[in-house]
Amino acid sequence: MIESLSNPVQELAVSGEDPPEKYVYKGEDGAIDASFLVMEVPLIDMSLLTSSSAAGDEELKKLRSALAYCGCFQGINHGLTSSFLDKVHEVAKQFFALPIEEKQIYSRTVEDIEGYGNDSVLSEHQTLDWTDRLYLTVSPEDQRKLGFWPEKPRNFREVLHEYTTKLSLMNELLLKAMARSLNIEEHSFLKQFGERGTMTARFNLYPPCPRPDLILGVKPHADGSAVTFLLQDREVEGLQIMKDGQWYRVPIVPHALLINVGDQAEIMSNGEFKSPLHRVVTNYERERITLAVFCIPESCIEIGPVEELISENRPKLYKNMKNFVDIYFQNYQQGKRPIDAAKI
Ligand SMILES: O=C(O)CCC(=O)C(=O)O
Repeated sequence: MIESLSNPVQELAVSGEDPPEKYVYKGEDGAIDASFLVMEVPLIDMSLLTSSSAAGDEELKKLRSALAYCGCFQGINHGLTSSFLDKVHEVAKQFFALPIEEKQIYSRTVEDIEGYGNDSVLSEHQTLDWTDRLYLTVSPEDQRKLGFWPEKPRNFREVLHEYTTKLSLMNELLLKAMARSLNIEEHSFLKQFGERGTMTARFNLYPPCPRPDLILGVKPHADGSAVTFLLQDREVEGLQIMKDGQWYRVPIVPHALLINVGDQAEIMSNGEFKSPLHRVVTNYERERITLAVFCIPESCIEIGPVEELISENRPKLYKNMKNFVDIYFQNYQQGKRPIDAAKI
């Protein structure tokens, strides 16, 4: 089947019609339920991650155990003000509130994943996600396709630029802290990330869904990044993480950033850090808006488990490879977990 694009979910949601069958999730990984137990996602004070004090050492220990336990943490004291984070959320909300025709100026095409749109339809049997997205490459800056960057609201581009510039610094700080938490040289992960790693931003709109019991906002997946920064909706929960075969809800911590390990950091850490499987459930009454920013190592640099993390007791678990993102998409589209393709 030739790839095609589906209509905005936002339009389907207001039509009042029953959602088409192709949105009904048929996976076998458990019921869709928004009332699972809450995961105790550790809070990490990011201002302490650069400190050489006893409190800094303590925070590094917490970071290591959070990333080994559930692969994520709620980052607080990250240096972004609450009013600025509200502004980031506001520009996303204003963009999705534009009339469909105005958003479609930025529509993605079948050849490009960037722009406004949603799932590519690659097969008749594919289950579609109940979400509309705006997907943009933000860095390296010379890779930006500004034709997809909204000009409405007027401050959209400026706010996204400022937000991701700050996240880029946070990504560096975090990759160094992750290495230090494992007692290895602090540039071990950063070296593999490269100086021209990619940062992509995905704005997600989950319109209210008439059948939250049958339909997912996003199917289960782990991220192909090294690290992902998620700005959750301020009021509406939806994200769930799998741990030990069980789904857990991820709570909203106002103005925290939910930060998770992606497959590439799991590989570089030789499995010390876990890239969590996650999914998004929908809400019957309320829309939900989130912004995920993926930090992806430079595709031409080989990534692989850091030597010091390989030993007789802990053999090398993953192969070295370049351009993991390509491997990621090939496997994801076939419904396979991409990191399995990297296992030895
Ligand atoms: O919207 C969310 O809570 C998570 C989004 C997500 O998993 C993704 O964009 O890959």
